[in-house]
Amino acid sequence: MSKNQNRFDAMMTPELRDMIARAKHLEKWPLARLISLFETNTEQAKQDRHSVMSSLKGSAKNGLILGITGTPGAGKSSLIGELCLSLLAEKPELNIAVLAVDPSSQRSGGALLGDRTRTNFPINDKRLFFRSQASDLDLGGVGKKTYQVTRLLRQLFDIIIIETVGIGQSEIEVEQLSDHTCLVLQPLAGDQVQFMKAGIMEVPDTFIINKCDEDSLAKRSYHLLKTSLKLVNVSLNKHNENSKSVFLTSATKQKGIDELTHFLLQLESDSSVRKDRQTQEYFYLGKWIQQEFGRFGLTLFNQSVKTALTSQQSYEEKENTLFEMMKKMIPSLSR
Ligand SMILES: Nc1nc2c(ncn2[C@@H]2O[C@H](COP(=O)(O)OP(=O)(O)OP(=O)(O)O)[C@@H](O)[C@H]2O)c(=O)[nH]1
Ligand SMILES: [Mg+2]
Repeated sequence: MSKNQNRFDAMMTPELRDMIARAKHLEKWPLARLISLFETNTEQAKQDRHSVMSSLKGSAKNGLILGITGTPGAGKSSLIGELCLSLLAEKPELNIAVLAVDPSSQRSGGALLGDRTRTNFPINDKRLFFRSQASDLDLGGVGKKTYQVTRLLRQLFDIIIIETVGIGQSEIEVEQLSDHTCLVLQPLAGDQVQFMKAGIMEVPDTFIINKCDEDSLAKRSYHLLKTSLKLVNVSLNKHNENSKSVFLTSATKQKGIDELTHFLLQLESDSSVRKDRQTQEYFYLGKWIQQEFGRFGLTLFNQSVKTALTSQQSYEEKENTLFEMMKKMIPSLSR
């Protein structure tokens, strides 16, 4: 980075301008290209991200970011496929983006999970957009790259669904990013006990027990989960806490999809369900500072440096301002 590069050139290439215009109309190819910009870690990409975000201002949406997480094979992708179709049937004017954060892409090139989800999607429907993303293993699954892409997608789509696999860290990470987090469990698979042990039953806002193909199995699983949740509340001394919603679904037999669809549509239309975007931005700036300058840098950021940022600045301008300030304050730590 050149010295004092706190600002970006006002210039934008005609190609980028055209890409943005077409992405606004949800054309898939330009959207995919823009997403790649938000995943790329170069100075040029950073400048372009700034330009993209600036030119989306005004026409931007503030889409609902929905985290769908849970153990491998619980049926997350199948359920997301069913939910997307059901959401569009209920509210045809919606548009939905699915971002599948895919740990297996390290091994399989991302094909497996993507294909599985995509099979349920009508390919030419502009209202649905699918993208899979290799997880940042070093950052615990859902990292900065995922945040960057949601910054873009939430300007363009009404609902952004982030699918993540995992137990523990990635649930917590996806919770930071999402306005609402659903944990998908399998019936009576021992997941409940596993999650209680990991201490993350508090993290999800909503529970979904999928693969409830048979009613009797669904009932037993429901009671087991409710009991587990009560125990968690007792151990946390939260006896009066409203119990979280539990949905029972079968993606293959299309059970419980309508109930969940209505619930999600309520969330989508309720602006109070959105988290404060500035708080989220500062969380990720803090993470970035810690990565670049260590814990000492993070302390400086929280104690003083943060106040130099203004709400007019884009995320990219904020990063540049922070970088310059940090370099001055702790020159020995700069790259
Ligand atoms: N019986 C039954 N099988 C299901 C249901 N939902 C999904 N499956 C099956 O479970 C398997 C895994 O489904 P996926 O949707 O890929 O699960 P996932 O949670 O996305 O899996 P990963 O992304 O690999 O963690 C597939 O063979 C699905 O057909 C369901 O409701 N009932
Ligand atoms: Mg999946």
